[in-house]
Amino acid sequence: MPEKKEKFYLTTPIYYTNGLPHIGHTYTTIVADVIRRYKRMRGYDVVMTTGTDEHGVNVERAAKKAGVAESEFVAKMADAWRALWDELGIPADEFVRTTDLQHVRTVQWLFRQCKENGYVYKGNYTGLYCIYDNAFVNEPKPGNLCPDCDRPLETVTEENYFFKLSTFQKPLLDFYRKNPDFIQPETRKNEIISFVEGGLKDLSITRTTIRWGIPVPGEEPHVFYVWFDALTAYLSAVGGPEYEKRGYWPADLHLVGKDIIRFHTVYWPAFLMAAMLPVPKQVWAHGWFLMDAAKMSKSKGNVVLPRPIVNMLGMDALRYFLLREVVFGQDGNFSYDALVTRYNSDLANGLGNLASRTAALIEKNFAGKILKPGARQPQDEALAKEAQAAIGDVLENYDKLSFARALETIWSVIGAADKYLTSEQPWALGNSEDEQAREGTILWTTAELLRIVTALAYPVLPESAAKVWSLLGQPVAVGKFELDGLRWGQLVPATALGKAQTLFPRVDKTEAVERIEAMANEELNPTPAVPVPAATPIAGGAASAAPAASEKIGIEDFAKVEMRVGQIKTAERIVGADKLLKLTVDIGTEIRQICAGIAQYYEPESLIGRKVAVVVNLAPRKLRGVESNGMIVAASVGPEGRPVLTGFHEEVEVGARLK
Ligand code: ME8
Repeated sequence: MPEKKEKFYLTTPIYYTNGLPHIGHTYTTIVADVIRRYKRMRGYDVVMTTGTDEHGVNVERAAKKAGVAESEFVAKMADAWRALWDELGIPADEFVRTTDLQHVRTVQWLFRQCKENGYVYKGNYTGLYCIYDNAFVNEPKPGNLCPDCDRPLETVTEENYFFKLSTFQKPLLDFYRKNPDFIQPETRKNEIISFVEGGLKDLSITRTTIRWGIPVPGEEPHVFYVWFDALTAYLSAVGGPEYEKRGYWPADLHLVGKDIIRFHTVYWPAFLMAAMLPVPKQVWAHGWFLMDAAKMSKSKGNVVLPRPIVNMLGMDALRYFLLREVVFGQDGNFSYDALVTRYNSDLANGLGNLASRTAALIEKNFAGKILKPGARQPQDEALAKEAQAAIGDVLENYDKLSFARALETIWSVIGAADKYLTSEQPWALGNSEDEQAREGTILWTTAELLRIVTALAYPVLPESAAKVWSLLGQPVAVGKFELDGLRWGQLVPATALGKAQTLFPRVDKTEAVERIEAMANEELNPTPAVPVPAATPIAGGAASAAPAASEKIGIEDFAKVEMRVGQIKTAERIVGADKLLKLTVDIGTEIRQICAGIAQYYEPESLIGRKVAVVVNLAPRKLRGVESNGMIVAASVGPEGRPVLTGFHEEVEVGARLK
């Protein structure tokens, strides 16, 4: 435990605002939150920064498409990012926006320092440029075409400021040697060292062809180009030029995905060295969460969103799964099935069951009071020894960011306690004084073990750990408990149990996955709000109903929905999804695969050849992992919403449009 609270500063990447957070971004922010909570339990004064990277061509374009000013666009997006982190219980201590005045000042100041020290010069940058999108293109399509608009690119030269990255090859290699833990994990370190050994080119750090950026003072129309701007946000967040006053710089840890490690371990230390500023202590690059073995992207329709999972299973379940399933640093596949399986086995049947079993027995047989343990038997000693050993092991693994190992150890102790209860059978003991004393000892032992695993699990499972902690009647909030003082044997007898709260109700896997997927689909492709009938008062009755005209949609809105006559060619059930059928449907121009939630009402064979109405211009989505490209129209009948397919009583041509 540090004497005076030692400071610990950690960051997530400063995320782009041209999209909203998915599970990948959530992963990095969760990890940062786990470290923050853990370090606080070890006595550190911790600041965690996250934020939004708001400049550049992509934002210019997105704002234009949305028909709003860039500043308005990014303000809304930054609010949405911040609100989601708050909602998920992983709020930033410092939320930095690259449009903040403090950040603008810091970037301009850093640039001046680099320039005064002789590391910046003016030169010409030549590259392939799209005159329609007003942007340089790094990776053109074959034939030098713009990857966004397919138009031919032109070779354009513009005046830029360059940073003398080339002069930092030796200083960087020396720095890596002297600070062997700077780049983590080891494999990434080797990659970066060989990259730097291969030679470094000077870096263009300003642009004159981009409008939406931080101006280079006195050098308009120069604006700073992406990385010089974005990386500096870590410093702006804790004081910028006055960083010494707050005392959090240099950062102890930058957490990033492997995609951006080079910027953090080559450019960033070089910028700071050039400005004679302290360099961060460590950059940790984790791997990718993949969906169906591919990187997530909205256009592929394979994005996993955090909110539906949290709504269904709770935030702790998501945190536990992400940290337990994949070794930190490596890539991992995300699957809803694996998520729910782990939830049921490790959380509901594991920690949840141990807590409720122990509490129920103490409640029933000892009026909710933890008894004083009597003479200990070898099996009690063995369990105590295992839990005590786990403390050191778990702390060591948290320190190394080996979260999966830390959780594995905690859960093996939970497993041992389960076995202990099953073999000791406290519920079968009688009422004699000896037997009661034995039962008291067994339950004290289990409750003490529960206290230890709860304290250790808190950084990953803050909500549920707080519940178990108060169930055990502990006086200090679990997050404030000092882990350095955690020892077997501290559970005070006669402590009265607190109120039991549900931790992890078991869920039906198929149903849970279907519900998560339905919520995710709704979030990605929201159904337009159902118009409120004119006479319906708004909830609460105070507001008057909107005028009738605004409740109707215009023909142009209806025209956006393209419906065609389709003919079902094949139909089959989907394993593990008892409500869904996988269909192939001829829509005149092509054969589409479409999933329909009609399996409980239609036999697949009865559908072959049937003509139905199909919405053909819906964005593709995945249902239970199966791609669905369109929607079959059905009436929803009765209180249970039984689907009844539309039909045609006259001969209609496949592909005919419904108007
Ligand atoms: O790169 N799996 O922002 P960004 C795991 N603005 N992590 C993932 C992930 C996935 N599938 N997808 C994203 C930028 N991430 C710059 C950063 S920093 C000064 C500027 C996480 O919005 C991971 O941490 O593209 C990755 O590095 C980051 O999101 C990229 O976020």
